[in-house]
Amino acid sequence: MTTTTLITVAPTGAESAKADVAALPVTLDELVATAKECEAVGASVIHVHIRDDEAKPTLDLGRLRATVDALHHSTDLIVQLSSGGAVTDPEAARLAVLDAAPEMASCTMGTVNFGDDVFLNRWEFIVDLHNRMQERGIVPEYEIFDLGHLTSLQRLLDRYGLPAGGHVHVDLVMGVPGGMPGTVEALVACKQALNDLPAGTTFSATGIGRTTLPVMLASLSAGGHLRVGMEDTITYAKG
Ligand code: KMH
Ligand code: ZN
Repeated sequence: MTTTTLITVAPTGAESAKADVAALPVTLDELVATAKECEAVGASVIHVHIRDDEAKPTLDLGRLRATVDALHHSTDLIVQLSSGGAVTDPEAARLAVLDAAPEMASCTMGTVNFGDDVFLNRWEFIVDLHNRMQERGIVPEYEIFDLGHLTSLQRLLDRYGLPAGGHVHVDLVMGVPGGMPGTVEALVACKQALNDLPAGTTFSATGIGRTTLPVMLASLSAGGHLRVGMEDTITYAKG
């Protein structure tokens, strides 16, 4: 069991519209204000998706650099940029996120159905992302949407070595329509699969929507860490 809990906040995501979720931080000012509030109540990592002037998801490099700078200037949070972006983002733009020089970036370990869409993560793309992060000293958070993604991670590390810093951390993203369910049973299955990864591998978990609270409690019970925020949770239940 761990003695401290790492809390990652994912405040924005790429899926919700500002028109539907008034509190969603979409401008740089809103993001920085949210980051400061979350840091004050215990977050230590921020998983960042940014929006353009129309509040649409973007991977614009200038904006990403300005975001990293602003978060560094105003908080002590570890900045983890999303390399997942939106399901429509091309691979080249997702790789270019690393040019904004964050301390961390996400690295999703496989393709998954994503509601009516497909979140595409080809093996060659994953290898490229992992290797570029390794070269640049950017620490990955391996995002796991399904049990088999952990097997792919094992293969990745066996073939291409440990990430920058040598420590492996995964985030279980549970309850996405098309991915693994947000249940205690699925979390336990993932925890068991972690035994095949390097000793000391840590995990956090987040459950989408109505799976938020069961996943949160299951993760804490199993010695895991947490990801919270409006990327994954707009409501806990209808109403
Ligand atoms: N927006 C999802 C398609 C990540 O940030 O790396 C992908 C995602 C994962 O959120
Ligand atoms: Zn994300």
